[in-house]
Amino acid sequence: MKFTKILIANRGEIALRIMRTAREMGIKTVAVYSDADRESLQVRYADEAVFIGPAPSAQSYLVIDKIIDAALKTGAQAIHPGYGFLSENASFARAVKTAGLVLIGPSPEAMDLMGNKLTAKAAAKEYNIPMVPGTDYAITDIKAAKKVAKEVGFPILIKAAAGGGGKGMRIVEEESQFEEMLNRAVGEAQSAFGDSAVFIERYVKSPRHIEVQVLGDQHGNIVYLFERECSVQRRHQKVVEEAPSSLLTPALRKEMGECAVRVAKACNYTGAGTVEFLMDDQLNFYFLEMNTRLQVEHPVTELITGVDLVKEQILVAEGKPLSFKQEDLKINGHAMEVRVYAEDPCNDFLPDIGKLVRYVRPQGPGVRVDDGFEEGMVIPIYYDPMIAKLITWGENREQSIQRMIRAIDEYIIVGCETTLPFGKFVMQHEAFMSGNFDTHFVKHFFTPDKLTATINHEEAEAAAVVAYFLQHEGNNSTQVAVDATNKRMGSAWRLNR
Ligand code: MV4
Repeated sequence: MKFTKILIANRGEIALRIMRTAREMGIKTVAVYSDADRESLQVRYADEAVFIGPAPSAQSYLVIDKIIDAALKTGAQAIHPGYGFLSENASFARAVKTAGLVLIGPSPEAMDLMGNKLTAKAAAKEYNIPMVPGTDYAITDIKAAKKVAKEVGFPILIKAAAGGGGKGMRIVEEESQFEEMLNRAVGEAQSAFGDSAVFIERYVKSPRHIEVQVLGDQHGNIVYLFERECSVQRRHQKVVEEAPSSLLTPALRKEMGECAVRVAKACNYTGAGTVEFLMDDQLNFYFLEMNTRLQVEHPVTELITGVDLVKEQILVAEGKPLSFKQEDLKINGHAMEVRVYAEDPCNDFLPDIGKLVRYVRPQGPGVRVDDGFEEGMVIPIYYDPMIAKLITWGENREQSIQRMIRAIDEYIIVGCETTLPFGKFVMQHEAFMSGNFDTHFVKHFFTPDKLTATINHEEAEAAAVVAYFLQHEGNNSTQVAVDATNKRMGSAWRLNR
């Protein structure tokens, strides 16, 4: 089957990202939009756009029937769900199929299997995948569970089978806390996920988060497109991602890649997926979970492999076999991604939504910006506050970092605080530059004063400009001073230098 029109069931940067590839492939695009996205770029870029309801996503982007109706009404043959929203919803995948449409993504069965950590572990176990010692079944008997906990050793981590992205996890430092923590975790899992099943794992103390990109077709071929490292996170939100990981050797990379392919085989995976691993300080790696969607950070993989992952997703959904083999894939250089959020890094990363009074993207060699905004637009309060993904490519890690710093310095965002200065802090940190960091990086190294120092310095500089002009009185001196100050203060360059 060849698609001539697809619907993109998403918004913002990822909707645009998908449409760009569709257009290159000669495929017409249908956008959907809520009240909050009437003026959005996804609506402007698409060939057609369908209104799907009020701003809250529960009344628009998450309503399965509205999405499917929009596809049927416009004659789209397939739906790309992007990430978030309905992208990992097996009921949605089934409804798409029932409507005679194609989901550009994996089967509902694969989503169900990998959506639950315990069924995912059970499937992976048959394929000889390393896993953190613990239980691969839901705990029902506290006594028996305590015995396992003692065997694997404290501290241990209680996880909810239906949880994900760190939700529903609890560290238990010692045996005496075990029973109380377990009961609490069970209650929380029930109220948060409607599923009380929990299991335990040994707590890996200073892990690195390494994930492998896989791609499968409908003919049983599965390849890995190497790894991304996403160890710089705060509260389970990734802030910096890179590919490849600075930690892996070629041998480890091959071993993890082949492991990821076996996990994908365990659920007959089709399309683009990501297998998450933890790596401990001895370079042991353990399977955590599989994400059955295109990920936010997919561009770093695209930049080091030269593969357009969205194009491959579409081709695979059309039923085409993969056009390349594992041996054809090579890593070329290094890519870095900084997520630019409308959040104030000096104020506990609280959302700082506003109007993009000035918005100028960085350009030049090795710079890619995936965003969904233009100058003058207002960031809606209803959705994720990510403004953009700033991605750089370099011949090596050092060059990708230097380019990232240069691009951050060029980026002008006025109207809200952003995580750009934080991104620069990470890029310039000795631990990050040397590759000697783990998932505790932000907690260990970051305090807001690391940024205010540079900001105050620049404000002082701008004040000095005013003082200079005021001292050199001429006819026009005050206006010149104000203009000069505006030029400096109105520029994000001030914040980032
Ligand atoms: C762990 C762990 C340590 N030991 N499992 C957090 C998100 C979820 N995908 C799994 N997570 C973790 N699981 C064991 N047995 C530490 C984390 C973890 C983490 C993992 C990846 C990236 C950032 C993290 C931050 C805190 C905890």
